[in-house]
Amino acid sequence: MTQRIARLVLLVLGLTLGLVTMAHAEDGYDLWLRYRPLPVAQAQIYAPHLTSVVAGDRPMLSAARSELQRGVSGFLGHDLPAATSIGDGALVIGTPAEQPAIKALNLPLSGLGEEGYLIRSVTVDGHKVTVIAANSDRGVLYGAFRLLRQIQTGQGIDKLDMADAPKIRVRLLNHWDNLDGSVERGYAGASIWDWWRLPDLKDQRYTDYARANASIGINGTVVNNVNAKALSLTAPYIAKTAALADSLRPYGIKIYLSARFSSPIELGGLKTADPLDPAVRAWWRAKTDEIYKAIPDFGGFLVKANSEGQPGPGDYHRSHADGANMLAEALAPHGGIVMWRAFVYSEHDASDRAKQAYNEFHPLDGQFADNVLVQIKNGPIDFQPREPFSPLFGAMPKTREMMEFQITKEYTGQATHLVYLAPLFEETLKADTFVRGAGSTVARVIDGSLEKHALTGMAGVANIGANRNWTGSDFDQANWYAFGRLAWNPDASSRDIATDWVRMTFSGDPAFVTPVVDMMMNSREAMADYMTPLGLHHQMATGHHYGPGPWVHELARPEWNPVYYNKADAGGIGFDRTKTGSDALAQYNPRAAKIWSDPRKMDERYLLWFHHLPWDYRLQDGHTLWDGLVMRYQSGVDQTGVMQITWTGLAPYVDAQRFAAVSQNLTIQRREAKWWRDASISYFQSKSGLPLPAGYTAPALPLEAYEALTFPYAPGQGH
Ligand code: GCV
Repeated sequence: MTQRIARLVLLVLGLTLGLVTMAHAEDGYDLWLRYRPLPVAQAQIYAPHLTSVVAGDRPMLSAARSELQRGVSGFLGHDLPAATSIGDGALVIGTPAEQPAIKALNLPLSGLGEEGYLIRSVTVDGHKVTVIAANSDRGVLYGAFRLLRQIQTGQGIDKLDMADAPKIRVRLLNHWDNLDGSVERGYAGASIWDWWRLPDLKDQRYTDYARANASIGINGTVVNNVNAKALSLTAPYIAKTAALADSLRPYGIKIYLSARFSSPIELGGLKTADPLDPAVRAWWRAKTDEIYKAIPDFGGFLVKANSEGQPGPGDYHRSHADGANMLAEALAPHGGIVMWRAFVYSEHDASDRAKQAYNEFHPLDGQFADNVLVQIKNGPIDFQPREPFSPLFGAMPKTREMMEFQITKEYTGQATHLVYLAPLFEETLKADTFVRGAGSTVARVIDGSLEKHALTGMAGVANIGANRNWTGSDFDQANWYAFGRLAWNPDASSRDIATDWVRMTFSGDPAFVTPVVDMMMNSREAMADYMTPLGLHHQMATGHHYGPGPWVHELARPEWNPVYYNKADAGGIGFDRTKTGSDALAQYNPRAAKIWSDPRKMDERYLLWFHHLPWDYRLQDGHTLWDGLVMRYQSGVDQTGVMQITWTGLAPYVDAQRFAAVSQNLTIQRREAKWWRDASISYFQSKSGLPLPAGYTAPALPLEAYEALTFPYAPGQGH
């Protein structure tokens, strides 16, 4: 009887708790660091291993300790007391240098470098404890987040023995945030940096930003737009940046700045910014010294030069290496680095835009100083739904090449489309450059293992803004998360990362996790199909890049026009980048080029990137190119319907607020996918003159109606 009553009470309690949990609206602010109460049975398993924390009090160790305390109080509903002596179930965290108990254990830390960690269940003086050990405080912090992830993803912590270290040294966000608070290509509201109130502002949001980044191993941030203003290098703005650096430092996040190349003229009153001019060099040295005085651990400069109207060394007939090395010289005494972007193309260069960055940078191999990284976008054009890897990867063996991915979805659905980008990142990282034989993947180029470079890096253009949920939509948080995980380990799997993220962000119930992960994994392919199937690219509308514009042909620079890329006419469609066309293929190692050279054998998802083909060309499945194109647009649209159905069925697992927010976005995505299909098919049909394959619905409106659409206030255009 008593047992039955107890069971009943438990049931009622459980139900009430369950209902409370379901009803508890979540606005997404907590990201993947939600630390929600665990069910009683699970809590009972973890609790004996989480009784106290023994930690030093240096800033990063305190950050690690307080994160563990926050986690435990969330999971278990009680405090994790800080202790000085070790008891059963203690978490003992630190480095051998400052934590005697860890020194005594003589753990194998030597292979973990400066940022790796080791987590082990051990016995100390007869007490069963968990040790998080590292060679540096930052490593300890990463280990603390790793232990929390173990609990968040429902895995055991009683017999731990794991060690990990990042494969890439510089793991950065690039904010394209302007000093006026707008964000270029930002879809999550205004900039989180309140330059106006800085340096006095101490915003909890900055601490939470740093926590989120540290939890995924990001160790630096470039806070201002690469289309930079010299103003950010003036004394008042250096003071503001220093205040931000103070907020981020306890979480191991270093500050970097985008530097405007012409600053010596604009701020220093010099007549030139020629990188070989002694006065210019002296100006940069003095400016750099001034920054380091305010920010002793300043990371360095990111530079966009001679690109889309930005000033650069080319203005003085100097090379990119001359420009980069001048800044490198100023930064070297302080241990700082230069990230020099390879995103260059010119309207004065009549060659295929996809070839221009290679043409300009490849001859400079061996000329860049040791503290320069050349930052290369994943593909040769500009963050498209699908691009082959940039031919620069692996082509400059004496140069430190770093990756630039775009986390914000400028061309891939902006904040409203559910598109998980990690499969796109993974596709690039796993691609084989063949430069040193099979297995010379892009990942091995940028992690330095291929050419034995120690200075390595990966940057992601941030999708973060002042919106309460940080990224403008709940699912875009996954792209920030996945970027960090891949920067830590470029060999990680996008599916595994999605699985962790879903468990931490929503629910660990397999009935939820499996369909959501599948939906995320399919989403990029769906988007590529409804926007730019079969390797089409840069078909987005002008300026804001929101929606389709395959007909656009009147823009000042030829390579800004979608028609430049689709080359659709009565004869066919696609960009011939073989020998008979621009021969961009020749920029790749012959073995890599071979993969894309024969349209009949290649992965057709890249087809029209490399080949111009007649409308009646037979695809590998036997359909004509025209029919196959229409079918792929439709299949992308159909996938958005499947996503809606999947999500609708998952309502019981998600709080109402986030469920509704995602549902609304899926409705927008479906409508816009249809718009993409209809507008694109209308335009291409005006060229092919062919009927739609049987059973495929005609576009809802005539072509002119799509061409007439304007969106003056589309977000992300910056100032
Ligand atoms: C920051 C694309 C974007 C620009 C961006 C540029 C770049 O062209 O549309 O907004 O400018 O890339 O990466 O520099």
